[in-house]
Amino acid sequence: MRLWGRATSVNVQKALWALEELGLAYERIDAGGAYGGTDTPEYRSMNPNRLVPTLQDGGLVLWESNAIVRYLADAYGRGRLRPDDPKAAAIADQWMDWQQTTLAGCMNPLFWEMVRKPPSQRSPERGKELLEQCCKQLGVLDALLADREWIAGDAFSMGDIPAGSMLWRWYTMDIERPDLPHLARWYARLSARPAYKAAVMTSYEALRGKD
Ligand SMILES: N[C@@H](CCC(=O)N[C@@H](CS)C(=O)NCC(=O)O)C(=O)O
Repeated sequence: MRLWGRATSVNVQKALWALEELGLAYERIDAGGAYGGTDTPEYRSMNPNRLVPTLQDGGLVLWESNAIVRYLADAYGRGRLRPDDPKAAAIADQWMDWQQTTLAGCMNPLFWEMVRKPPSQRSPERGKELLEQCCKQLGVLDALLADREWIAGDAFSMGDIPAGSMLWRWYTMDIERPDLPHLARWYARLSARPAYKAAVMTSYEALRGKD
């Protein structure tokens, strides 16, 4: 199996985390950001969006990080990453879509505002506005986690991967975080997983904007 994408990308990290959880053998090829390589005819023929990640498994070429996580769960992680119970799998799926459509909508711009932009280009007002949006959305997740250990219930699943991938940035960015106790406990559980440590809890200093 081959995965294209720089290890600092949160979307690449989702795929890496799933591969690590499942103990699968894979080769990661640096692409995107400073590595480039996404605008070649060869790469475009695999991923017409010119973005990372892209996964190749035999004859299958797949892009969209959450689709990659779902595929890995389905092909190699039934009863582990993909819950056997269709209802639990549907809940996992629901929160994966929520991450991509709702949480990423404020978390990615917040990361740009606080980390990726050079300090002289940052806007404290915009940062505050984005932080408020993230607090509101993470409050929704905090409420879910009040009576369960994992997103789909009592077992870790693919549903934890997309939103969980964003938490490392949330808890390490230089921002004022509200007290979200259930979210904090979930983050502590994630942080204890070797696959999360290896794939997600890594430096993003190379992305930091400088004047
Ligand atoms: N919806 C896509 C978004 C992919 C995406 O935006 N990837 C970013 C990195 S997180 C990218 O390729 N940026 C350009 C680059 O790194 O060169 C997914 O989830 O895979």
